[in-house]
Amino acid sequence: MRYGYFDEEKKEYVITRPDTPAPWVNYLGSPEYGAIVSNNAGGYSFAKSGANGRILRYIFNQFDQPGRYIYLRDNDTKDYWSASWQPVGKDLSEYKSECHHGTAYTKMMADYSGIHSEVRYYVPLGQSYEVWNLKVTNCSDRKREISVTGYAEFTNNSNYEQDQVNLQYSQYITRTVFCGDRVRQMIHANLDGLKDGEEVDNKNVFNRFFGLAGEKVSSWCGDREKFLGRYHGYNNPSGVEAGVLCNEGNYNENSCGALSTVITLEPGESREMAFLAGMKEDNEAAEIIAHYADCEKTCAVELEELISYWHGQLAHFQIRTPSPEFDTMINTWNAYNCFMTFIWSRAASFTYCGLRNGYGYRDTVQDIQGVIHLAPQMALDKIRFMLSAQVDNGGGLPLVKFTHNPGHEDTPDDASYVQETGHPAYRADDALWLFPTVYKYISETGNFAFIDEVIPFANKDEGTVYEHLKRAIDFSMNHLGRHGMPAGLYADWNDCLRLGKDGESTFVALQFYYAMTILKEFAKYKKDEKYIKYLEEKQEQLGKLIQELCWNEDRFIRGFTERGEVIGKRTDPEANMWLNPQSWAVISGLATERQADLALQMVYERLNTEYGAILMDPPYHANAFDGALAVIYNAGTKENAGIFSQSQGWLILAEALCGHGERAFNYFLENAPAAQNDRAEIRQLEPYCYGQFTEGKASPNFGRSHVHWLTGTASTVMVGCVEGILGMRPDFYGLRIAPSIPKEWEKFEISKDFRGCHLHITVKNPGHVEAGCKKLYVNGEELPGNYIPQEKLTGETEIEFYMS
Ligand code: IFM
Repeated sequence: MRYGYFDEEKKEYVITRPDTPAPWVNYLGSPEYGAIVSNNAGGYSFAKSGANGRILRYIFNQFDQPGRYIYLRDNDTKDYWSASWQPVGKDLSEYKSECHHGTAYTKMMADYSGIHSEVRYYVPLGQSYEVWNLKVTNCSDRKREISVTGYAEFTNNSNYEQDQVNLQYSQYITRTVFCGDRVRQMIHANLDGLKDGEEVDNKNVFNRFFGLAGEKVSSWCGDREKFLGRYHGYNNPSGVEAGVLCNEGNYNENSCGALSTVITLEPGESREMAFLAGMKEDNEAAEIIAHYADCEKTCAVELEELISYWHGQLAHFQIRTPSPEFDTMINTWNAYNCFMTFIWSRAASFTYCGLRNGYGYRDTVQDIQGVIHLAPQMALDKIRFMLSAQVDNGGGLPLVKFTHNPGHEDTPDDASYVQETGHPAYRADDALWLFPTVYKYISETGNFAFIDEVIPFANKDEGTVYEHLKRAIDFSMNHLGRHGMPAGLYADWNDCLRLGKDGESTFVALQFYYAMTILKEFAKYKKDEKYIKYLEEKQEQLGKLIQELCWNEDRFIRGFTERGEVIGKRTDPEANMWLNPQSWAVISGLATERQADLALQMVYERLNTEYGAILMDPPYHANAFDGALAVIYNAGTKENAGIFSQSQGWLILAEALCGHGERAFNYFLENAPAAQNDRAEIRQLEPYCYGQFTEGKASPNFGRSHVHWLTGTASTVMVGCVEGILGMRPDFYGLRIAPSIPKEWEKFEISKDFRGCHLHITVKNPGHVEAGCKKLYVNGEELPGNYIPQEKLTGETEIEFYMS
């Protein structure tokens, strides 16, 4: 079943049925002011922090309420409805609506009883407040009087948890007053006698507002209970039913902002207005509202600015292939998803409440990879930040606090860090993600100066980027398990694998092997012969160890427990086949061709399903070893044999590196949101963003996906598709092109910005092969092989690539 479609030209997903199987949301704003809005207007907003800067309230896990509600009431008939289908929820045979989620804006259209409404929600570029721009049109043939009421539910406390659970405190610090065109909410208003800079218990008065521009306020309410009325809900607020609000604020209990205006519309006439909300001093709020006096013009300009900013970001890499699902994901939705994970990390969604007070090291370093080809400067700033969160012993801080202060941080070796973050120890993989990320950044940009840039370590000391990477190698070398492979420590990529300081992780060993290959490139650039030799020796030893210890006939095992037991061998009753060691054996370059073929074939046979490959099989139930935390999850769920979507990205890449274009693309399609647009009732998650996992075949809900938007899947699948399927493989000195595609693709095109040049690449495949290069022309000149040295690139470069 489908609930909407992709509008390629406008880069919008258009929801044509509002009764979606889950809230389907969009992100608005920036870290200064973030907002999430669902297709039924549910959602919340916050300044700077989802946990500590919460402005508009949302109740998690509770039917998508409250939200940015606009109620419309026909004052003759007294019938009322909302500009989004919910909360009033009129009968869908009479109420028609569309929700257009675009790049950082959401537009909702509704038609009911001859009235057409269109509301556009957005946060203006560079601003820290939100706009709900409403246009109401009378499509009937009689004059209509309509009461329009906007409703914003303020939190009483900016801290999300305090607002929800500490009611004996949070309900007694809040009050609202009316200021002509706005409801002003004051928190700690009793402290208004404090002088500038003075505080009591770190607290001072601060303000939020909900205002109306473009029309006159006819009645208002600042008290949630008075607006809703006892035993009423968001679907039938007393204030809306009555057609006039109570004109009272709150003093204690719960604030809200509700503003009504009454408009009369001749047949065919339209009126436009804007509701505005934010956390601002009252004089600033007044100025903001005044700015929207001509809201029609102001909002149109602002929306145009937003669209050109975001479409401009996406324009750096665009493709045209025979697959509409692939194109929409790579050109718009996966790319936009990558920006959202890059910006919001795991801090704000309908699943993440924002309470994790920092960036996960691996997550963030992985997220960066998804935007390197689109916004390398943005990527660079975050790479610097993450390098500054590397401890001087080379390990990554498992959680990098939002208040991160390079050079002065505690580490997992300090009790204070453990107490504050809840992370008791280093994880084996964190710093190893730096290798592909930093390498991709330099290869994309040719910014070699970055290798010598000096960046502080998290706790003390500083070093060049090259030195940081060397220390990451040292960290793994200094944390080896009983066989001499990297220890599993508190976790590897899989948070549910506690292998400890004596246990060993094949995944980390493969990452480490790959890290050495990458660092050799840096060492060659630095002409650091001694270090090249060191890496060669160590890599050879490690390679031998992995081959001797981890290859098990037709698969790589997952690792060793603290006691030396093998995890993931063929004969294990549970979890005898794991996905990640197979894909990473290929990505790392360690697997021989035979091993790669066998291991990937086993993945296909044992793990693949119609929704992607499961993480391992069979699920843990009765035979989990001590560190196999996955057993706490229901079988077929998350790390316990769920289809972990991020791992699909590595699988796509591995198949593509082997030249298996058919399979690579098949894995893409199986788990691609856009490819499941017709099966929305099964997937349930938005068909335009990735989720963390899909329930595996061991679950009765096989195919249902979860944890929308903020997942490493976005960046990893993007890399799998761009580097793998499309074969864009920059290195330090140029661009290698090595597509791996379905045989039936006859041709595809890529438009790519690269090192100050614009590349227009046409790949032709008349012989219908999956991979390979027959001929390569750059600006008409034939080059040998599939490699374009940087010096061949011109401002506008025409590239013709013949696969067959
Ligand atoms: O790798 C982790 C990630 O850091 C958080 N979510 C789960 C993944 C797999 O365990």
